[in-house]
Amino acid sequence: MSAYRSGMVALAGRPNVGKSTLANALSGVHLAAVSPRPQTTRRRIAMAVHGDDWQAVLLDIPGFQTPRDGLTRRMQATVDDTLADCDAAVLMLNAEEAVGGGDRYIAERVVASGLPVIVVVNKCDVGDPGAIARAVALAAEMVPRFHAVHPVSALTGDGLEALRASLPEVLPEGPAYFPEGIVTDQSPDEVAAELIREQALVRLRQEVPHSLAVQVDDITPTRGGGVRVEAVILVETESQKGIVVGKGGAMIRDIGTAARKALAVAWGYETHLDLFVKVRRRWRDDESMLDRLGV
Ligand SMILES: Nc1nc2c(ncn2[C@@H]2O[C@H](COP(=O)(O)OP(=O)(O)OP(=O)(O)O)[C@@H](O)[C@H]2O)c(=O)[nH]1
Ligand SMILES: [Mg+2]
Repeated sequence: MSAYRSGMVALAGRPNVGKSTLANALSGVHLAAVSPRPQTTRRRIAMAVHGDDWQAVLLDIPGFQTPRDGLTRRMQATVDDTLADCDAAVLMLNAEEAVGGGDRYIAERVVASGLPVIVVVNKCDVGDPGAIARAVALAAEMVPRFHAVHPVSALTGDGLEALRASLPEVLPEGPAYFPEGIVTDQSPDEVAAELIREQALVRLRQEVPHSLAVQVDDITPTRGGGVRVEAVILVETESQKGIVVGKGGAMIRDIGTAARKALAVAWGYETHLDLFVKVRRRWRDDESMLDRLGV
């Protein structure tokens, strides 16, 4: 009988390559926010992939970036701390875009970490065969000792079975970190904040996504066996507040309805959501606010 294997696996890559989509797909629960806006992920989310005699704890983290305010400084620190303290790394490339300087920089950091590396070329459902082949060849050049390379589509699921099968190969012997049936380290407040923010991001454009945060004030059980979530969407200016509220409150209603549904799916019980919008100027540089938001 072989020993149980387990470990932490960092998902490293440029913003928007599909790290959170992959974490959701492999763990089987949609808990990490996914959106077309870069820098969707702001804090580390652990999501477990349970195998028969192994467990990989995927660490979904922000994309690598140059920090420009208090928020992005903390995000980049999360990336660095995670790489310094995990058992393996997945380097994600995007078949839809040419491999560039950003990818090379991340690859160097991942190689320097000395961790076993699995390279994932994502978005193969939209990348043409030439682009996929080029990404694979460049991966071999950037990470000469990679453990495996997997062309996948985190969106359609193509290639994910083979990727899943190679996860235990890079894990050391160790105990199960999460009991069967438990997938994440996120509290209900954190899950709610993440999924509400996701629904706001997929509907908003330009500077609003970067200026937006969600603070969950209360989650209380309801008589029917469900929960009521009370949350506030924070933005930085009155005009952003107007955009998030929308004409006659249409936008905030849409965000609320979609988030309530996503939370009911994630938790498996009925969810009510009371959602408000408030202006909180310059919260991205307010250290105590960042502490409160858990970034
Ligand atoms: N066509 C296609 N789109 C994908 C795939 N994977 C992710 N996407 C899309 O790419 C966008 C970014 O996905 P995310 O999972 O949020 O990317 P991320 O790497 O976590 O981004 P950050 O958190 O901002 O660093 C979303 O619009 C996804 O739907 C894929 O395999 N194929
Ligand atoms: Mg993400």
